[in-house]
Amino acid sequence: MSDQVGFTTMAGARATGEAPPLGIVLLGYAFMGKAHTNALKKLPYMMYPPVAIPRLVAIAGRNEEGTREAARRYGYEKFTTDWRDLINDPDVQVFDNGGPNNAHLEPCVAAAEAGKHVFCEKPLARTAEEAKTMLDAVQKAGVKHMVAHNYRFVPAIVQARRLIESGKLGRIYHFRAVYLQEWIMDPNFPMVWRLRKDVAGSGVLGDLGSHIIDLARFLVGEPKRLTAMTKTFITERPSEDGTSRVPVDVDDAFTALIEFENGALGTLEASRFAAGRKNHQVLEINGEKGSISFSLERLNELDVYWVDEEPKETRGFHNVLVTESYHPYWENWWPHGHIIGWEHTFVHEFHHFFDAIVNNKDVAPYGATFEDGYRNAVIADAIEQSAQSGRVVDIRY
Ligand code: SOE
Repeated sequence: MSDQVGFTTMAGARATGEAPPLGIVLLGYAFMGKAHTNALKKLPYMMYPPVAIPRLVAIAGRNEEGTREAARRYGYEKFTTDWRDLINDPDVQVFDNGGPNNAHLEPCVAAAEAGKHVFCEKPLARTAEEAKTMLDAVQKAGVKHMVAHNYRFVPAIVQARRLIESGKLGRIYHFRAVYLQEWIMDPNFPMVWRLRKDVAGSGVLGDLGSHIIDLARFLVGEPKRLTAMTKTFITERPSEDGTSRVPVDVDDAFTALIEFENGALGTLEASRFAAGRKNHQVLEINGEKGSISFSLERLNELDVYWVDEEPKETRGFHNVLVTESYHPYWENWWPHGHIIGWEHTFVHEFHHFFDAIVNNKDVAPYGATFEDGYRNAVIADAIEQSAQSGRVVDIRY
């Protein structure tokens, strides 16, 4: 199996003390293509010594000129407008899917069947059914698989997970998260792919909702049942070419009320109609022994409250700058207080994935696997089902 050959090659390289190369093919050169490539190029000298040396073998995109320019800009050895050209490339060990949601299923399944380890942007798929097909394919192929839920790799979020796992918060009562943006409030904003059900699968639910659904599962646990509402505020927009006006068939906002298996009660809200909110992801966990609060736009910080903190006269929420060398991932960066940003979460998640590949470790539980992507999709589908029926929906994987 190519997987064993891959490990043999890597083991050989490890024997010399050199990190093995990992040939990467990237599908997509837009926003996520840029974020992924930036991380791949930074990883070898910042996550040092690296577990692997990414080799930018090829980039694939729909537009020939755009893909050629991206290959030149980022330093990919080859480029193509057909990802199928690359699936069997012996120089490639990792297929990185940064394409739109309707381009996740087929390429990821083909890459797994070709023995490639598969990294795919969120949401994993447009529906739970598609996600399950992808999960079955990677499990059958025996390759490593990961969904790019990059917010699991914010040091403050990892620290929050460690505090919860350690029992520091005790029994969890509440999880509440919002993820708010404002970029499509203009009725004349066109029907880009994130607003088309046939391409994206859903609107804000899959785009921003998938992140807070994942963080709910990562920090608190599995949802048991939920009830939800969705809303489309602007029901018609200009087509992308501007020649017509077309109906909007995805959600602009949703709110969900969730009961978790462990008895916690949660609320999730995501909208792209929150004027003034740029990338406003805020979450709070309330436990019997204290609370933790996080805001993505201040991602180096955690606000914490401990019920039994002494002296009680000064008890209250206090702000922690999560930048000490003992904080997650900080041994790789700067002296405390020299803050990192959104882009560094991608460096951390690729490091995690490559470590799993080269040293045959599990991606779970700190990284999101295709199983997590599938469960995320089941929960998203349940939100849509509850919004349509008006009823509480049980979560069954
Ligand atoms: C747009 O809503 C977007 O780029 C999402 O697609 C990303 O997943 C999120 O991290 C930032 O906002």
